[in-house]
Amino acid sequence: MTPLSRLKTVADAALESVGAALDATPLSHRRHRIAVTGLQRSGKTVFITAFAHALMTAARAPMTAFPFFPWREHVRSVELLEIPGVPRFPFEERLAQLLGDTPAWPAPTTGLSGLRVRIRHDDVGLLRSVVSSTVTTDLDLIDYPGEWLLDLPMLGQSFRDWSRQMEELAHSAGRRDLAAPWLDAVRGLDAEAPENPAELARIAGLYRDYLVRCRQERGLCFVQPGRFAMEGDTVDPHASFFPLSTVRAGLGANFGAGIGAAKRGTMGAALLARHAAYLKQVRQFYGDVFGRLGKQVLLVDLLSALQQGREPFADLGLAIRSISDAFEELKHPLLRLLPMAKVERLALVATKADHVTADQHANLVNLLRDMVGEPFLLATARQSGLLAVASVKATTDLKLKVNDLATPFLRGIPAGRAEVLDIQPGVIPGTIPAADQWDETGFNIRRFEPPRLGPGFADRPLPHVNLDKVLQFLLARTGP
Ligand SMILES: Nc1nc2c(ncn2[C@@H]2O[C@H](COP(=O)(O)OP(=O)(O)O)[C@@H](O)[C@H]2O)c(=O)[nH]1
Ligand SMILES: [Mg+2]
Repeated sequence: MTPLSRLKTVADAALESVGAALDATPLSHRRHRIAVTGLQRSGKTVFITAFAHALMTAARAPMTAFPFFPWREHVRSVELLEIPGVPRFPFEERLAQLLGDTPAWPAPTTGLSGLRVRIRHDDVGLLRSVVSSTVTTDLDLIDYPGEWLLDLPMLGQSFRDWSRQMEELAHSAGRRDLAAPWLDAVRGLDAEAPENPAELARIAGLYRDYLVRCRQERGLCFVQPGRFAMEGDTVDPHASFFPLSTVRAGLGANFGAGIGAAKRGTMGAALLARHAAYLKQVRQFYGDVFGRLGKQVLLVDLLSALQQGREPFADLGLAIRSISDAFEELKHPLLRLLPMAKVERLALVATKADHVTADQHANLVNLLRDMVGEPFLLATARQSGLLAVASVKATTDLKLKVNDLATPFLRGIPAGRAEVLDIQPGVIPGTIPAADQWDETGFNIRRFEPPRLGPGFADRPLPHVNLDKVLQFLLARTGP
């Protein structure tokens, strides 16, 4: 078995078993499958930890701790289970990190994982007055990397078209210097030479370094293949590939148009084969898993991108639009060929809303609206909604007098500091700033240390902004 087919088999088997697991719903249960996605560091792990904890504890806590909780007075018991066939989300460890003596933001998780919150409650159906039976509602929470969705557009492109687009992007001002090493290497590659796996692995390594550096050093997140730029995601060097444009001299115009367009046993043929194998994996994720996740939450960290400046912000826009395209099947005739159900609810969430004062939350939502785009929202109006959320609130709002005017401030411990400070994060634009406005906009958006909550919060929802509204939105009926 070649390393490539071995990798493929492992990945295929994992996705197949997840797909199969998601298929089984016993009739006696109500089951909501809630997938949480977003790019790295968008807040998925914190969201799932806080959300699951709230579901576990909301029934016993004061109403104000989690106002929307449909089963509040009817809960008999809540338990956490594994979703068979799906790696378990490490809930207990992550919660312990938040509630510890020296609280820490939970350590990152990678790949796909899930957690089943099983709520046994009285039947709160139409016949409230009738003595009711106990029913079971399962909320299956699934965490998967948004980077997987970044690859969707690749399904509709030939290797050649994709290569062209990637090389063009690599020549943009913010990326050119980072791309130089692999562009140099790829220029020296002869696509017709006999396949040399070591050389392919070397250039692929340079390409991956470039993608990772775009992410880590520049905050640029539109990188393809998305899986290649993920921390902790091990990519087999013998399965990885890189763009190879036909624009350069020496390559036949047909190269890259399809797998048959390169001579067998050549470097070119190997690249095409690896590209095709990768797309099969992408397609499998869509076919076996994505469509079965009926309710999805897409987390977007607009505020960090805003603080990083014009280019990272524009790049996040590219990434988010290519991700949201994944949800709009109509745009993708390809997807209609896949055996998938439908995403019935999509919550678009601007995360870390506690990084700005509460009076800016409406602007934050509008900024997200502008980024996702009105056409998408119109096309999915019945299913999609926008919210500003803090899964765990690390700051409190207060007003301080500035020049005799009561002015909104945040109180919290900025990241890396030990003392509480009052900070004025400023005004968030309600639309994407124009190119020439970036110089004037001075944001002061900071990251914060997690709040000191302590064991008192073990049995009540953590302080949050709008976390319960996400639940409300997901459970609301979509109509007839
Ligand atoms: N203040 C604040 N910070 C958050 C919140 N959610 C996430 N963060 C920050 O964002 C980082 C990344 O979050 P995480 O959930 O690990 O992102 P993931 O990579 O999408 O799973 C955390 O370590 C926190 O610093 C939130 O609700 N409030
Ligand atoms: Mg995570």
